[in-house]
Amino acid sequence: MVSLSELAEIARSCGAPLCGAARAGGLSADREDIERILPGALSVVVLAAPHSRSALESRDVQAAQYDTIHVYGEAARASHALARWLERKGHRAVAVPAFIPIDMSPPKHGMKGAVDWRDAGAMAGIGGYGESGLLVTQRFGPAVRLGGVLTDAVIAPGDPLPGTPCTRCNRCVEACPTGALSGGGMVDKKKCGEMIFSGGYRAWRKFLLDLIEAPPEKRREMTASQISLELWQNFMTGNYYYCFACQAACPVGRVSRA
Ligand code: B12
Repeated sequence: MVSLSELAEIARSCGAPLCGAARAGGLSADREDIERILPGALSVVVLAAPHSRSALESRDVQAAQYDTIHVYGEAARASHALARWLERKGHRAVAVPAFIPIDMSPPKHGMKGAVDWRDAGAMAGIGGYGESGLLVTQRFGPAVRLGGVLTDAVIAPGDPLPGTPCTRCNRCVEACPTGALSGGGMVDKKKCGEMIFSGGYRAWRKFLLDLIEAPPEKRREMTASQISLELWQNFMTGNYYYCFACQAACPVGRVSRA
């Protein structure tokens, strides 16, 4: 049996101060996905790396984007460090992507992770579901990026929290600029995606189609258009999120200003 406290210490030292474990068999994920990643997986270790609340709340979206790149880096470092440590102890362990790469083939089309990290986090008891549909942690609210590891090690699973840290204040629902949230964890993924992915895959596809269909004399100008430059920047940085409103609006875990 591997001790969670040793794993938690490694995760903490890599920038992910919340760490828990759950039984891999209890995940809502397709068993096939789990078996393809790690046949015989018994446990999932889930960790959370916190955002800077100031960056998330900034009116400059690039400040939140830059913070997101950093936080995903910490979640990745922590999960790879855990996987390497478990392997050194003689177990098999795989760090599972926090968001991308993700299965883009139908029917998932990039909308379902191999491990749904909110589900894993709720099972492990590092947080509970909020009105926003996000995992809300006591210490950092929903302002975290989740990630983790599948392993064949036996790790004592945590228990789901008796209640959620979400206070049901509804500020996330009110803050959503597209009206994608209706409370109770209900998310209109299309409405949300249109906003957060305004420089993502769909924008890239539209740009390509517009380019193909444009008269030849327009094409050169289009390659220097704002959306072309924005997409290039997103490819370079790996960030393609343009909205953080539901994470930023949550009062849970926000350090009060003296
Ligand atoms: C696809 C995806 C999206 C899609 C679809 C979201 C969705 N709801 O599935 C879109 C593009 C809309 C999206 C948006 C955002 N995302 Co996103 N997204 C993902 C991704 C890659 C996969 C999600 C997945 O597998 N869904 C599977 C299906 C089954 O989920 P579902 O249909 O929502 O069903 C679940 C919920 O209904 C949930 N549930 C919700 N409320 C409640 C309440 C109760 C009581 C219960 C029991 C269950 C429950 O239970 C179901 C099963 O788990 C994950 C990374 C990952 N691998 O987990 C990140 C992830 C969920 N996203 C994240 C974030 C931060 C965002 C955004 C803020 C954008 C941004 N700036 O980054 C918004 C937030 C929108 C919102 N309020 O939910 C974080 C969430 C962190 C957290 N604290 O929870 C994740 C975990 C990425 C990460 N590694 O940190 N995202």
